[in-house]
Amino acid sequence: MISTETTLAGYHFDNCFMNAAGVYCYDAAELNQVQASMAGTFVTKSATVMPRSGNPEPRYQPTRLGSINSMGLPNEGLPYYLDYVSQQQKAVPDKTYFQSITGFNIEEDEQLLAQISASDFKGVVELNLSCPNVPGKPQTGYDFEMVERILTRVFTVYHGPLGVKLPPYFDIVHFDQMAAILNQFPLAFVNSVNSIGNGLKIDVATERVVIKTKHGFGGIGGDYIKPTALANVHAFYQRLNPAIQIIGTGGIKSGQDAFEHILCGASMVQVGTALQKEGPIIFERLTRELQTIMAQKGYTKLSDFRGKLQYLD
Ligand code: ERO
Repeated sequence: MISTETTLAGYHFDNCFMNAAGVYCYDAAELNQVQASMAGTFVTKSATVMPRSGNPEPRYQPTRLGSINSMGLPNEGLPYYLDYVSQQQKAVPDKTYFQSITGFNIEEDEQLLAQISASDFKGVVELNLSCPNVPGKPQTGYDFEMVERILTRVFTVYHGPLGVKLPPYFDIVHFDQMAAILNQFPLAFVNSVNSIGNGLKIDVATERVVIKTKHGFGGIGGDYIKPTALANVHAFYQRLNPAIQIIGTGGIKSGQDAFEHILCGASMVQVGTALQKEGPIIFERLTRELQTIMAQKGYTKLSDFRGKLQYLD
């Protein structure tokens, strides 16, 4: 029997695969589809204090090697998602769900967490520190002092399981510095990576960009970002306190991609661009492919190979 079950933040999940925030999670209709699929759980779209319609269209384009998006945080507002999760908790009480949130400043983060504390939410919070697409708002994860300030406040006001979604880092010194900050806090997990911010896709026939906002600059996902995602997963796996687990996100479109993320140290894997392309049925294929690789290698559970990446020296 080959199992892809996993444990995160003390909760058990039948399958390590789930959606990445932003994909198939805008509303109940989309979340229901993930809930009905083979995914181990779902994460909601990052919720803000007030509902948002997001950036003008076009704002998502698939590309040959992945995707570019400048969604601009369209979401129904936190109360909508808390209501939805509350219904799911009642309907399927043995499952645990993820609520993604993002404030535009520390006060809003605190407000969002106060709303969660006041609700009957029993799951895991994913605090998004890495949205690349709101004009005039920098990616928080690149402001190291701000991350420390936010987490200091967050853990003063919130006591449930909480992790952070980070942008990709590209420098060893940044891995060291960010890990040193994260290690000061009782984080349940770190999710690496969000899309690589501010790429540009060009349509040669029309000589135009393909995304409306910010003159076409948008977050890049898919094949392009897998090596960066794997490096971030492994860099944090090497540096973080073992109590802080890793969620691997970026470029997962096959069982092999998931295997690589887990080998780098991921306890759970999220699927964005490929889920957008194939729909929640993808979780069947991904699970089957991962199980096939595990069978070939004689592994029966994720802990047989999680984090066991080999080096050449
Ligand atoms: O534009 C967005 O809504 C968005 N896109 C991403 O690629 N990552 C995000 O974190 C995000 C908004 C929170």
